[in-house]
This record gives sequence, C-alpha cells and structure tokens, in this order.
Amino acid sequence: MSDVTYPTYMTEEIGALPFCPGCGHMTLIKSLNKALVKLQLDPAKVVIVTDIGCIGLSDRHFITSAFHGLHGRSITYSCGLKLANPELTVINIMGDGAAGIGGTHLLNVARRNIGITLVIGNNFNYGMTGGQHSVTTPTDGLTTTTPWGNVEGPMDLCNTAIAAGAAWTYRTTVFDKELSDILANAISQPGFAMVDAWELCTAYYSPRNQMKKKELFGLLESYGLKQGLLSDKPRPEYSEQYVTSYEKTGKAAQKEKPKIDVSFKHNVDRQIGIVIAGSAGQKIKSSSTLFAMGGMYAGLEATQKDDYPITVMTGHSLAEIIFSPERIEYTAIEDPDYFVAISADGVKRAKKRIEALPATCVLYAEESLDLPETKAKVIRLPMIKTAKEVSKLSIAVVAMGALLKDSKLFPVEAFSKAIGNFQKQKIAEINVDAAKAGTEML
Ligand SMILES: Cc1ncc(C[n+]2csc(CCOP(=O)(O)OP(=O)(O)O)c2C)c(N)n1
Ligand code: SF4
Ligand SMILES: [Mg+2]
Repeated sequence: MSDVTYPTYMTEEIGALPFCPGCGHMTLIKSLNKALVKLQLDPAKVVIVTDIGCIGLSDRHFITSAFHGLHGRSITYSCGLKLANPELTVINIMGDGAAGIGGTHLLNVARRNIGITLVIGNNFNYGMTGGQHSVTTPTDGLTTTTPWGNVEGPMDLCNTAIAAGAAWTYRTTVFDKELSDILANAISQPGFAMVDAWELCTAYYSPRNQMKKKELFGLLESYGLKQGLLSDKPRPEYSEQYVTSYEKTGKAAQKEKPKIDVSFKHNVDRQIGIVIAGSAGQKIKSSSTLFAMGGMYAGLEATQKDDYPITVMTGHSLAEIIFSPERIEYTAIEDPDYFVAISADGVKRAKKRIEALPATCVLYAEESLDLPETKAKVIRLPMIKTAKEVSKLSIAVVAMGALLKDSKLFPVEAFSKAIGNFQKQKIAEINVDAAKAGTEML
C-alpha cells in the first residue's frame, strides 16, 4: 500500500453520474467507489472494464484506468488485461443484457478461474436502448419486446456461473446495506469472483411492471433464489498458473532459438512481393519461412502469408513473402515481382493471379507445367529433376535458390544460414545442398 490515501476513486471532472433518478446503477457504482476506498488500491493498478449499456457509462467517472469495448465482450477484455499483467486488479462491470449477449464469456471466465471481479447490474432489461427484454427478464415481465408478457424463463446468472465452476459467487440487491463490503470482498478474491446485484431500471422496467423494492424482493422469493454467498471454493487462479508455466517451459524454449543477426548485404531498394505456388507436402510453408529468414539475415524486413486448404497433404499450398528495406505495414501483394510455380495444384489455385501478372514480374516455372496465358517473363527450370537429385522434399528450396541467383535480392548464403540455424542438422545439410543446386539450374 502506498503512503497516499484516497478518500474517493471518483473524479468530479466529468460531472455527475448520468443515470436516471432512482436508477439502481447509481447505488451500485457509488458502492463500488466505497469498496475501492476501503481497499485503498493504487488506482494505477486498477482497471475498470465496462460493457455497453447505461452501466457502461460509469468507467470514465473513476480515477483508475478504464477500458470500454463492444457489447457483450467486456469479459474478454478483462481476461486479456489480467493475463497480460496478473498484478492488475480488474473489475468488470456489465448489465444483464451484456451478460446474456456475451454468455459464453461468462461460462469460460468462470471455468478458467481468471482472477477478475465481475459486477452485474441486473435490472432485467436493456436500459440503454429503451427497455427490451434480456436473459434475466422475469416470466410475464413487460418490456418493449415482450408487450404481452415475457414467455421465457429468466436465466439464473449465479447458478449458471457456478455450474461452469465459478469459485466465488454472490447474489444481492442494491438495497443491501453491506453492498460495498461485499464488493470489496469480491475484489479481494484471488480467483474469479462475481456479484449479481439485482436493481431497478426506473425509466423502463420498474414503471412498466410496477416494480419497486418490495416487488424486487418478492421476485427473488417467488423464484426461490437465495441471496448471499452462493459459492466459495477457492482454487488456483489461471493467469498466475499461466505465467508460472510460461516461466518454467515457454521461456526456456524461446531462449534456445538463435537470434537473427544481420550478416549479409541485400540489393533491395523497395518492397518486393514474391508468391510461391506449390502443393501441400512440398514444404512450401516451412521453406518460405526459412527463405524469409534468409532475407532477414541480409538486413531485410520480411513477412509471410500462407494459403492452404484445411486438409493436410492434399491440394495447393501457397506462400506470399514480402521483403523490404523499410518496415512493412501491409502484408498483401497486389502485383508480385516474382512468382514461383512449382506444381499443378499451385498453378490451378493461382490461375487468375498468373493471368494477371504484370510484364515486370518474373515467373520461374517447373519445366513440365502447363501455364495459363501471362504477360510475366517466364523462366522454365528443371525443378523436379534437380530436387530429385537432392531430395524430393526440397523442391521449394531448389526453386528459391534459383530465384536468388537470378534476382540477386540477397546472397544464397544468407538463405543457407537460416536453414543451418533453424533446421535439424541432417535436414539442414540436404537443404543447403538443395539451395546450391537451385542456383546451378541457371
Ligand atoms: C453488438 C451490439 N448489439 C446491440 C447493441 C445495442 N445496445 C446498446 S446498449 C444495449 C443494452 C444494454 O443493456 P444492459 O447490458 O442490460 O445494460 P443497461 O443499459 O441495462 O445498464 C444494447 C442491446 C450494441 N451496442 N452492440
Ligand atoms: S434507462 Fe434504466 S438503466 Fe438506464 S440510466 Fe435510466 S434507469 Fe438506469
Ligand atoms: Mg440491464
């Protein structure tokens, strides 16, 4: 705890809270402020994440950090924040509408036990959009979308979360004198904690259904729903476990990878787009990654984008590689500078692209392939025959060796260095030979 004392976590700069008179959100938000005052957390380490809805208008009134995003998705933002920095106290505020719209996120945060606090301002309708029914609207409840009475049964948010594994769950109302203590308790839980706070939307649900405090309690009773602590089964928190497992294994695995130190020169003065079109099983993707790394050893920026069907070892496999001396902002290639056609599958997939290649493009094609009409300058090469002499699986590396010899983008030795550093020794030896054999085709 720091030396500074915070008498409030709310700022007056924005003005008063924007809720209708008597709205339950007012009490809920003020109680949250009291809970924060009680806990005296460093505001810089607290993030209030809000969903869309009237309740979501609240985050900007706090001096903590805030995040406001798409409707129904606030739990995902909270989880991301907590995973990125488990030291943060993440408080997620949402309405019943958001809880229903993002229902699967509620299930998963509970199941995973990610240490965020979820506060639901449950007023049985979509307040912000004029009082439509939500997943918690009671049966027979009148709303703009259930004008003859709701025929659905309401979702029990707490027991839904508990069924998914929620470690700490509390149901209450905004009339609870201990609301701020309950919220403080929830925030102090190391794992996932949820407070379902029943309340009144005085603009829509309450007047339409003559619902005041008494009727709200009557509703709880009529559904036989208990108030208070409904689950309290602590178990290890997800984000800490995740970080621990990363420290133990992930980090070690990353350290083993060699760094790419620039040790060659390139001849590239603008962004260059290369398309490699072959078949699944021809190592198009992995060879392209090594090829891109080769460019990086020569000081180039590189990107790779792949296209292949969901099936394995059948159909096409295409890779698009961009090299540039500058940072690459956009990874699509409109007019390739080089095109490598290795197999019929690749040509079939890229037929329209080959037909549209500009005259400035050089197309290296396996000599036996049927090609569509193209303006590109075609260079036919014995790729299959050359690869057979080294290894059938090295055909893409053979083709890339030829491209480098012809284009002089960067030395083939840079490509060989990537192969040597990132492949197992036996395969690397074969591929270094394949790259060299490729250069000898021209
Ligand atoms: C994806 C998406 N769907 C619908 C909307 C329209 N919308 C805005 S607020 C809202 C309802 C909010 O209700 P609730 O979450 O219960 O909060 P309340 O306003 O009652 O506090 C809806 C449906 C939206 N903004 N985004
Ligand atoms: S519309 Fe309903 S939920 Fe929204 S501020 Fe008004 S009373 Fe509150
Ligand atoms: Mg609501």
